[in-house]
Amino acid sequence: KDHFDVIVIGVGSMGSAACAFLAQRGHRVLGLEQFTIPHDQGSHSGQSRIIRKAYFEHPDYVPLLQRAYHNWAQLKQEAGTDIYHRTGIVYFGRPDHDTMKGIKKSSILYNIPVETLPPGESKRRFPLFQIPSDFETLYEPDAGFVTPERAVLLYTELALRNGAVIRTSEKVNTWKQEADQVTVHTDKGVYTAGKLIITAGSWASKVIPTLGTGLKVTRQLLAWVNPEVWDVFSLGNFPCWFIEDPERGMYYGFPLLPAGKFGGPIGLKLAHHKPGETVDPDHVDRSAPRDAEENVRYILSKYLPAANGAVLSIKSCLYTYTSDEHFIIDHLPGSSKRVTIACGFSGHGFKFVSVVGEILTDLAIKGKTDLPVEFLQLNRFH
Ligand code: PYC
Repeated sequence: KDHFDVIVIGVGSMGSAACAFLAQRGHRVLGLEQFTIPHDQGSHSGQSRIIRKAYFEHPDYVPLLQRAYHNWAQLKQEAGTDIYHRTGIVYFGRPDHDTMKGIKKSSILYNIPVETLPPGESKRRFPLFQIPSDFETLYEPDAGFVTPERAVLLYTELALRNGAVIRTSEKVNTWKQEADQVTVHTDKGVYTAGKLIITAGSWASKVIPTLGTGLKVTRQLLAWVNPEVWDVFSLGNFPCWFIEDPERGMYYGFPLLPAGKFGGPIGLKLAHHKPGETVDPDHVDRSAPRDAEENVRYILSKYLPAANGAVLSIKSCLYTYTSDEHFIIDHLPGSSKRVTIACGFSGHGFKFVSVVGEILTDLAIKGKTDLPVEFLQLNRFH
């Protein structure tokens, strides 16, 4: 009874989607999660995550994003609940910055609508932003946010409805690969399976000691503030945004989400997207650092003064960086394709959850996928 077709270690973002795809395709799957589902110890807490297609990180992600949008729409159909909210995203930065150049490059290569707004038009359409005269404004209409905790819940529910076994508050101690199966030892039991998928998020290096490429885990700050006026910032009236600040790097934010519909925290969310403080995921100080308030004041007073109200909440979320900040999605070398791993999402992974679940299922069951993931393979590090 403790033998499965596939065991998934980590039922967070990527793992919950993998469990759902596997179970929907009729495989007997066991998902093992060390915390609850969802939880706020890793990388899927914080109410909202940006989704966009004109991908500045690398154009090779665009075909995966196109599939991710498709799969999010499918999840909506299956669950009857909105996951993707189309708000548009406005990007501000100096035109010669890699972020702005990368958006235009992906947009041209893949024909993704992105408008370049002259300064007058930018001011007229986005009057709440105070933008320096040497900045460019780009606007991508088919972008917005997805809701991470809700997505993890819905994928887990889908997995359970299709017969998956999900065990929470159960920590994996060790696993080993044998000639014809894998065996996983947890703090509560021993399980075997034909295949193993490891989606352990910030714990990936601990669960895969042979990974052989360093992953760095950082703590990132998310803040929710009380703007001077609410209506102008509310969902439907205000877009998602990115600002490439020449001094401190990238900041981003969202519209105000009604707490009744989206849950907490209350207020307008914004965050600083930069390599944060390096941490051990088992020992994270989640209190607000001393410079959090100053950082919020810096960005809001400079670019979004009407939002420069009291900080209502500060939360932390973990990023797991690879050395080139691109994901790892591959079979584990030496595992004869019995072990598939997905990790190192480097702070830009959540929007891909809906496609990564499908890819992991393909890789584990068929040994290959038609989706173009060669650029995310481990051999790029050698
Ligand atoms: O991938 O769009 C993104 C993102 C924004 C902030 C962190 N990641």
